Amino acid sequence: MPVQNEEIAQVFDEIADLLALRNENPFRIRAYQRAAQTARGQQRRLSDRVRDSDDPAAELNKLPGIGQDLAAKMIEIISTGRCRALEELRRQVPRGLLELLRIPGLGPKRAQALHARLRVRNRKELERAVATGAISKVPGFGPGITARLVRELSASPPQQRRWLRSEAAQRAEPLAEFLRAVPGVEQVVIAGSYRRGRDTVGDLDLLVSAASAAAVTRELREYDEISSWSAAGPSRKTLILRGGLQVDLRVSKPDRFGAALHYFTGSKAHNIHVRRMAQERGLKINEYGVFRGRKLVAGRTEESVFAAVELPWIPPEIREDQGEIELARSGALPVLVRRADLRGDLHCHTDATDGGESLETMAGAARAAGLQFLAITDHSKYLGIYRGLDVRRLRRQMETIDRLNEKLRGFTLLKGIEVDILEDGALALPESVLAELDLVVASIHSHLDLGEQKQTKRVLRAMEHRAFSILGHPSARLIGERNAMALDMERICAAAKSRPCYLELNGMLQRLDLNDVHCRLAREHGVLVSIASDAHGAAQLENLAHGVVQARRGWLRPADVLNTRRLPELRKLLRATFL
Ligand code: DGT
Ligand code: CA
Ligand code: CA
Ligand code: ZN
Repeated sequence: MPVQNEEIAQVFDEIADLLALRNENPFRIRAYQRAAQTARGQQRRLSDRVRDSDDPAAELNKLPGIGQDLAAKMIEIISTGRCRALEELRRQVPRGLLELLRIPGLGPKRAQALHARLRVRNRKELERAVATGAISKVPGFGPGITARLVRELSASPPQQRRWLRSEAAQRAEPLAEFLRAVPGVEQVVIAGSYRRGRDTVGDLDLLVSAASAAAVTRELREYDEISSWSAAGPSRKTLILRGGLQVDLRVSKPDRFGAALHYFTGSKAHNIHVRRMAQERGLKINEYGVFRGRKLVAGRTEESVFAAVELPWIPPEIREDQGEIELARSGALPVLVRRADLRGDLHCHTDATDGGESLETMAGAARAAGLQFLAITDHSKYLGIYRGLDVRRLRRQMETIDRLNEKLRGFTLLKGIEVDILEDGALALPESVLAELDLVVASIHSHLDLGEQKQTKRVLRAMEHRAFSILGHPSARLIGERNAMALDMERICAAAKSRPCYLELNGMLQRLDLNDVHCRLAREHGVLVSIASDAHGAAQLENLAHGVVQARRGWLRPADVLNTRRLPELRKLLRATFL
């Protein structure tokens, strides 16, 4: 398995934390943190770059903030899977101290002091030191910080699961609705990773704009989906909803709401960059506003916060400090795709196979959802697929679609299939019948663990078929259940561009596949993406909206998306895939 960029980033993050615990030079620490961010932000796998380069060190030197030493460490990690510098540091610092850094309020200095004075080496021992009062003997731990630690230790449970964005939405939107009805509440927004449209969220960050925090928290007692809560301050509460989802709730005064919204939307990396720009202008930005000295100069709206650092408003989905701030500064932010830009959907199922509804019902629902075309792509006959279509049944369905199209006005059904890619890259139906269709979505549903080389070869071979149009849910991941297959997306994008054919962004909530990074990769290669619902029933056409959120995180503009086209142009693009 090639080393992933995320693994490299984690090594550097850990080195930075360990150096901080040893009280090392802050510039050195910052250099590792930046290197981690750089590794994480690369679309292309660094291990591939190293593999393909004659002079890997020089190649890595081109990355921002990567000097000789960091380049050498990257190469070591990539070629050996290890980093001796990290291993050496780990020997010198007790393991549990890292865990302490994750507790808000505890920086490296305090963690060190706890260790030096009380031999506190982990969270458990900290809890004991707080409970016995021993902590008051450590310099720097006054009543304020101790009270904060008590709160933090009780508020954030150590086990951290992530939630599908949709699971979180189900629980949080009713709470937001409830709060909107509270007298005195002006606005309620779910900020954090949820607002940035990440496919999973760790917790929810709920922001309320109201003149009085007390009134809001009083009403909250009436909301019976809350299983526990702790006050983290007069305008801050941490709630655990039934089922275990954590909600950090903050009430902000209306004249600073924009600053709070910007701060708690994040990402952290984006915030840090914006804050640095403010400092360069003699301003201070935090969750309470934008200040010159002590004077509040902006913060009512998010726009006013951005304007303070001479930036236009940046859509939350791309606030990851992956170049969006630089583009905003030069007035070149991409105009991101919206749900309303989609004119049709190129992947859905009917009751001919494992869908829940008839052709007619799906057509009606698509039209009601504002679409002008819908491709019917039932499953091909294949092992494990319920009632998959064979040649005879597929031909019959094609005739039904032709007849239906004669009756439909202003709406068109396209004839398609979701055909299985077999283990060797062959397709599960003969080319003769596939060639009669308007489009062919080809997907992998079996043999997911072939390893990167074989899997990539399999997909590339499938793409060579005459009738191949779109690669369905490319990584086959199921979030929280099944990892993405090992695939060289760089090569697949390059092949898709030159063939040409297209990649799907499947909008099913457990899939959201392509992921955001690969959307951006596709865009950079000039490969069009089909944002698809994969609906197995009329209600699931809504998946298009979820797909759009992911597409926006991947910086896709309307022109980067296949199904923003009008039907005649779409037909041309589909014919272009036909070899
Ligand atoms: P999550 O919950 O893991 O899915 O991710 P987020 O992004 O929602 O992170 P969370 O809940 O820890 O914090 C919400 C936002 O608050 C985060 O996106 C940015 C802001 N924030 C939190 N901690 C810091 C910090 O130490 N510095 C800065 N500048 N911003 C922070
Ligand atoms: Ca969060
Ligand atoms: Ca949070
Ligand atoms: Zn499928």
